[in-house]
Amino acid sequence: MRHVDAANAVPPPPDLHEVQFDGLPGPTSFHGGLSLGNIASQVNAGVPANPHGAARQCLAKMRAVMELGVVQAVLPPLSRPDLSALRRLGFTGSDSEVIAQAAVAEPQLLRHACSSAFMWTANCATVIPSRDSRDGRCQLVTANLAAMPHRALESQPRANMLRHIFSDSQRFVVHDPLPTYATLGDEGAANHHRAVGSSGVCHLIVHGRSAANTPEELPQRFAARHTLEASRAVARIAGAINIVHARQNPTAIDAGAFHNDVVMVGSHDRILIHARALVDQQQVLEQLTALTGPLRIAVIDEHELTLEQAVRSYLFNSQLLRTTDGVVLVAPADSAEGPARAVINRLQSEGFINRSVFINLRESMMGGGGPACLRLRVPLNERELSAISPGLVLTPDRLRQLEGWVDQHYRRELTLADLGDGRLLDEGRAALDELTRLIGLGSMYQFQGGTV
Ligand code: SUG
Repeated sequence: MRHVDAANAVPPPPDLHEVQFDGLPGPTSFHGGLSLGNIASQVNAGVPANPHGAARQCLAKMRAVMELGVVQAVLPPLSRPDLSALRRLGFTGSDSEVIAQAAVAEPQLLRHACSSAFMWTANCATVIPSRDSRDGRCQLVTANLAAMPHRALESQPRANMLRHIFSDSQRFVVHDPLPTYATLGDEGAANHHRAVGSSGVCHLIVHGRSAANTPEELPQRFAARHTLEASRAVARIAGAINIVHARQNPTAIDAGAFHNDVVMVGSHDRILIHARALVDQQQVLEQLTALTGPLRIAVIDEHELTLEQAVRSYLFNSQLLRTTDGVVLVAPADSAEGPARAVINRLQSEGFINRSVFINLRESMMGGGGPACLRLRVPLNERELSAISPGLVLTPDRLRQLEGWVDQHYRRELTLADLGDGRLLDEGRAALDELTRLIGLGSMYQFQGGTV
């Protein structure tokens, strides 16, 4: 492990609440093998899923984070199956006829329309806090997720959901996704990092490819999802200050790091990064510190943790949380042993973190999503925080209600064959209808007369 710069830098005082907006899998959470380049998704294709377990594991993580004193909020599931997508694809008749026809004629498209991948909210938008945006409002640029069809379906309903939640136009601007072109692939906050040092703030946006790359410069095994052209557009749209663009190391993408948050995590003045995460990594890190002042950066070398071990353990997909008791690493249970654990122990003994908490996220991990994938960070000041619906912010009581809600509405097993079962639509709608009441969101979903 190498530390770059300022091992003893003093962390700046907390400025904004870094609210953790976690996603929840919906009642149709399954393992579809839908994401090429995401090794866990591929390996677990067709394995029976446990939607109830998936949702409970996500709630358990939210509880652990809330108990650390961090503001924890929830982003509700999208409605699935996506009937309007199936109707756009030419299926007609009653809702159950549409599903039944799709199950026979286009089972893969039905999987896309049933996917619960929206749970990984680190992909839903790029967030530029009000204090770093030129117009002084918090900017949320919804990601188009153009690289994967099951994820691209999320983007417009997600923009509508974000508008419903961040509805105070004095304080928030929610931008529509970029056009859904492969050359404008945008994967949201999974490829965005906000660094805060003693003399400034900057935003690192990481892409996997650009139109200027030669074929030899691109990953050879898997396709890169996010483009430089998209990153530039997002930075322009959000009017963000101090942008640094960097390219993911193609070797990392070929090893299964389909998003940069599989090999890097940071919070404020701290960055934990694999040595093979970025192209020209040393220069990029120097550029960041030139804009922010000294940062505390832990670079993990290949001999300490190979890229393959990083992808298997998802160590870098931990959450790095600033709490009143110091910096806490919320890590996947998969990194509680072996070389990943040795790295964590070292980080702790060197004071990079104060302690670690391990969370079992088995169902999410089977789709390639660790703790950091499951949350969108939205830095908010007090006024902004009080402008969002209070029901979204978790309290012990609300968490207990959500646990009871999951126990009541989610199946314990779901196979690919079950997706043709028309009852899933009614079960999902009944669940979401109750959820909107429980967290006071009003009629948000289309089946309730809303826009999502
Ligand atoms: O886009 N998995 C998601 C995982 C997203 C992880 N997010 C971050 N790294 N921030 C994806 O590949 C799998 C779905 C399936 O196979 O059924 C999936 O979509």
